[in-house]
Amino acid sequence: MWFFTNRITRRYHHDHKKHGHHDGHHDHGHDVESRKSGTREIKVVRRVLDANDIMAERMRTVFAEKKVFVLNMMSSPGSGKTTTLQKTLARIMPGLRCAVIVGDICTTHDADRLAQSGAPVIQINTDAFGGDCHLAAHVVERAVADLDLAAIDLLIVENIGNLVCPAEFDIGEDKRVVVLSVTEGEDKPAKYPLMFRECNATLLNKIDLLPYLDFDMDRVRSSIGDIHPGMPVYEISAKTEAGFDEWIGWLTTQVKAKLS
Ligand SMILES: Nc1nc2c(ncn2[C@@H]2O[C@H](COP(=O)(O)OP(=O)(O)OP(=O)(O)O)[C@@H](O)[C@H]2O)c(=O)[nH]1
Ligand SMILES: [Mg+2]
Repeated sequence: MWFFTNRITRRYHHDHKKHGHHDGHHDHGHDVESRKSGTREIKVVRRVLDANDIMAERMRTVFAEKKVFVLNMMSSPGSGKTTTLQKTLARIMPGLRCAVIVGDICTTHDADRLAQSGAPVIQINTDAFGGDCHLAAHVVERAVADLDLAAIDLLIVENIGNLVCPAEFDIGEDKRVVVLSVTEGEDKPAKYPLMFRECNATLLNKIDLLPYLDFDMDRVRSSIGDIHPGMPVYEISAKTEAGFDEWIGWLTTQVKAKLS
């Protein structure tokens, strides 16, 4: 499999100035700078998310000029993002010219798997920084600099496995998809609503395992409908490719709407 590694670019995210270090307290929404004034410490809080949004908009303009559709795929660790993407790429390439940016804290395992599709793959690792749990706009922007956007119709970003933080960061994408595997339990949308509010479609993955679980499909659908009325929900199995016609149909419709 090392044959494919020459197609993979590996990047380390390491930028202490732009992003606070993870120190147990989760504070990536603010850049906190402390100044001493006499005996008083004045905390100047600046919204990092504002800076992220400006950068994301800049990238969105570039993607529009270059006619590249960008999909941000998010989920908890292990829901099946990479497996779904492997099967998706096999179906839509070479009709659509694809590239992938994949974020993980450590390893190039996912990049190795996705590079088998023949698409250019960039692996971002955040471990040098203490393990950021999401991809921010400036990290994606630097990865995009290694891609030839003129040769890409669809750029897929597999975000770092996490059902919370990635939803907070705009990365200049056109659409967002959340993968929820049926092994995670039907209460997850209600417990992590931001992700489902922010996404444009939900993939309910691993339905091949339903016979072995007590997963309540009606309850999860009703819960997602309460959080994000009208959002499409596709029941799929990345193992058997059940439900893939509907999912691929939705994806290609979105991409073609931008490219036409
Ligand atoms: N039975 C079954 N297993 C699946 C399915 N999709 C993925 N898996 C398995 O679930 C495990 C995790 O899948 P991945 O595709 O690596 O998940 P991921 O979301 O990319 O994981 P991270 O990148 O680590 O967050 C692997 O062992 C897959 O083979 C599915 O539809 N059915
Ligand atoms: Mg993965």
